[in-house]
Amino acid sequence: MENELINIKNNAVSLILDAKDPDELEHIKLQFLGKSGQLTLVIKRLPKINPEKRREVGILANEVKESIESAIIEQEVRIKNQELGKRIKKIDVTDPGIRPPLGHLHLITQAIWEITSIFEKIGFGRVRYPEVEWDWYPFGALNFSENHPARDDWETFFIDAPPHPKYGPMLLTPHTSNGQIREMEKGKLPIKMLNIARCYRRQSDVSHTPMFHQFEGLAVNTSLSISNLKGVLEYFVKTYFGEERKSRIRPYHFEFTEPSFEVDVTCGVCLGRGCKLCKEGWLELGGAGMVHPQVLRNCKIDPEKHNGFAFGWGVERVLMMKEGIEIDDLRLLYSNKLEFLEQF
Ligand code: FA5
Repeated sequence: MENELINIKNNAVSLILDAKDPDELEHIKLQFLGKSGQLTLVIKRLPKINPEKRREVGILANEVKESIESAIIEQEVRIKNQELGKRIKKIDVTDPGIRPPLGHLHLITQAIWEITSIFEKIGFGRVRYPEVEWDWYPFGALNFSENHPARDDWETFFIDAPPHPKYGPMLLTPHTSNGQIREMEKGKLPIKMLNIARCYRRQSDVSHTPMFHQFEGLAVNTSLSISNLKGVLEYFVKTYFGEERKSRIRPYHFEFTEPSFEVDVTCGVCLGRGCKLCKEGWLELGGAGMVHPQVLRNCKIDPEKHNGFAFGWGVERVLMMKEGIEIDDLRLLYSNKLEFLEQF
């Protein structure tokens, strides 16, 4: 009987190792361990054998059963792994890699870099001043009256902080003209600066965002004139928008410049002839003017000896006016919508 058991075990294990799928394994299991399986039939005969040998044979029969059972389990795992291996594509280390998508600088950053380099070529150095300011810098020193509507908190964001004893309440800069005061109060003359910064106003519609950017030019020297200002404007317009575009200045009013102007540029669509976009051929660009003598005095500069000109325009606005770029809603620039940003 021992030999019979050893033969059963050898046969079963060899069949199990050759099994190719779970069905075949199940079939082998029944063939040896089922109700009328080969091993089961031998075990059923155990009570009939000599009691002295019965215990020994019984132990062997159990060992054979355990060996067959564990061989089946191991083969099951092997079959499963083989199946899995077939499904997983082998890694070919010589395959070319997958390129990650490439981003680019934000449209506004590109514009800021371009504007900076245009002005640097004619000697205007880029500066940066605080965007969280005391009232004196964007308002007081620039001649804004105490009750000017721009100071109203419908226009300006005020910071909930104790006011400065000399410079007044804390606020977010609503324009870059605070840079004029910051630059002039340093007392280093002559000045040729370009301040580009974020500005904040309580405005939000298709052509206004609560946060936007301005670039502010300031030149202070001994004998500057409106012609110098006009020359700088014309140079910028031709370099940034294109040779075919023209600029003009119109009388306007700002507290901190005298005389003050609004600067217009010929429309990029009709080149000044007049169309649906511009109506009369001109698009408004931003403000400019000769620095007010009182503003010079506020910065301890003698207006009898020095004068200056300044201009301040919206980066978003000049970008929109550049030929070929049409943005229906300015707020899209800051919406983080990739479909929009990827176009540029
Ligand atoms: C000023 O802010 C003056 N500081 C400009 C100036 C500087 C005049 C130096 C004279 C000398 P104004 O409020 O018009 O002016 O704003 C200038 C430009 O900023 C506007 O023409 C517009 O292009 C842009 N701007 C203003 N508010 C917003 C806004 N909410 N969203 C986007 N752009 C804006």
